[in-house]
Amino acid sequence: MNILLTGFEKFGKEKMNPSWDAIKDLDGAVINNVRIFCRQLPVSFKRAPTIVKELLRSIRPRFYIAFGLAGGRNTVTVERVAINIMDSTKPDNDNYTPKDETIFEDGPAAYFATVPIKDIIKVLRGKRIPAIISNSAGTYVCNTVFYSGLYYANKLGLETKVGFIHLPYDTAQVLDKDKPSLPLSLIKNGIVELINFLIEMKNR
Ligand code: PCA
Repeated sequence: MNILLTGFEKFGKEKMNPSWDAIKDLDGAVINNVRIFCRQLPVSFKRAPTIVKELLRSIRPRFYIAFGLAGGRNTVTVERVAINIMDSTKPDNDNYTPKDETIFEDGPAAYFATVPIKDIIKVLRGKRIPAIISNSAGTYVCNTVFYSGLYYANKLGLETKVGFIHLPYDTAQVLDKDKPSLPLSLIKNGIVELINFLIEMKNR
């Protein structure tokens, strides 16, 4: 069995993206015969979905959990829903700024996460990480990746369960700012616990 985790490269004015830093060391780990694949995605509306498709097709993961940064949010947020829209005021890293565009013409308006979001929240809180449900992953690249994961899992006929988790700033990013954050070390502990939970879940 395989598990796929993705994080993003940096974007905007930030010098790092905790969604990648939090997972990168886990790439190649094997836990109870389960192999963990960690990949970095570009902050690109056009390129990221194709990469997600290729990763799902080649890795055929039982679980795909994507991570992204939601700078300004206070807690870890586990996303409930992905919507078929790309709409932004900020350009992506390819300098593309979509307005009211659908991601896939033949896709539904929305998909729900196919991982058990409330159990994931329990697991994170068990590690003393503040975590809540979010009912919107926004309309920027994170939502596009979340939607693409669900769309392609479906299209490719895979059993992959897909989820998306937004992280607040890493404390190291905001040492001189009045902004909410969580330390990366804490987030990393939570992700290891989450992987253990997913493996357990599959064995049940
Ligand atoms: N966060 C952005 C895109 C990349 C990332 O880490 C978002 O929330 O859409």
